[in-house]
Amino acid sequence: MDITNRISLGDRLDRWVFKKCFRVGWPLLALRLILARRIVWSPVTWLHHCWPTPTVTNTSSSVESISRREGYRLFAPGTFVELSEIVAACREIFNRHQAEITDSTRFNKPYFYNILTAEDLKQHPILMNFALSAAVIEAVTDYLGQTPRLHSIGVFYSAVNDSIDGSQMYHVDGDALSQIKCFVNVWDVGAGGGAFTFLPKRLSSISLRSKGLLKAIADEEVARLLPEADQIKVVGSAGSGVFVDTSRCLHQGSRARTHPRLVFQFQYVTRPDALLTQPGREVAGGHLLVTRQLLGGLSLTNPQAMQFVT
Ligand SMILES: O=C(O)CCC(=O)C(=O)O
Repeated sequence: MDITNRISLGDRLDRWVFKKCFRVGWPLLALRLILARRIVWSPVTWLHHCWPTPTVTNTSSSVESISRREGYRLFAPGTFVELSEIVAACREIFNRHQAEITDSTRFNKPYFYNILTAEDLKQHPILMNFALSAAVIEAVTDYLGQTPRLHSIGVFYSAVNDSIDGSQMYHVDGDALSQIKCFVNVWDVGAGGGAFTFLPKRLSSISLRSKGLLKAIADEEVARLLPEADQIKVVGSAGSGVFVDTSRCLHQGSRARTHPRLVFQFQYVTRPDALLTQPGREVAGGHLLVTRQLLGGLSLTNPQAMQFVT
């Protein structure tokens, strides 16, 4: 079947806008137009998500917020009770898949790829249960100001490499105008370990974000704004990590020069988001998409979990 037949009119319009705006160097305008188009197309759905229901908020008393000005919140291994179990689960997953990752070149991004499968999620429910826990959902909902959507999840391996390519270059993510990704270090991360590295939101100007979407920023330009030593590096022992708005904070990672890195990652996006549907385009080593079908096969502790997927 012709792929264009499976893409809705709205999505075709979004792809056209995306292509045209990126071609003329206005990527932020593309995201804004796509979001506006999606809001106009389904205003009731949008309004519904703008007012998170009381069950989504105020379910836990110990929520630490993600700063709206800075766009991130670092955490230590003891911050969430689930972290030690998550680290243990991801290490088991790595051991299970280790034999499959001897050749990194077969992955879309040889320096950063997902090894988590739906079957792994069944065996380690802690991963999805943490991503959908009250503490996480409250922090993300508070930051994004609406009921967010859990879009993807993965356990990402960064092999030792000497490249500076794709997401190893400073950039921002174009999935939405704002989003939250959570990274948990599964192994200790130190110098040469490819740490996730970023600038706070307040320093990521519109022009830098625009260049970041086009992946057109040299390290020197970033260093002029914030010297390398002051850039925020998610280093630390296993279980340390960050919640970060990767649409608003310039970032790079996986420059793993001497040590490989393993991180657990999940991603919440706004509704609507600016993601383009890509039927039939699954990439090797890409993240797992979180769908109702995927959640349906798991034993979840949050009875409201389905609110956070489409
Ligand atoms: O830590 C990394 O390799 C960077 C990942 C990244 O850019 C992203 O997930 O948006």
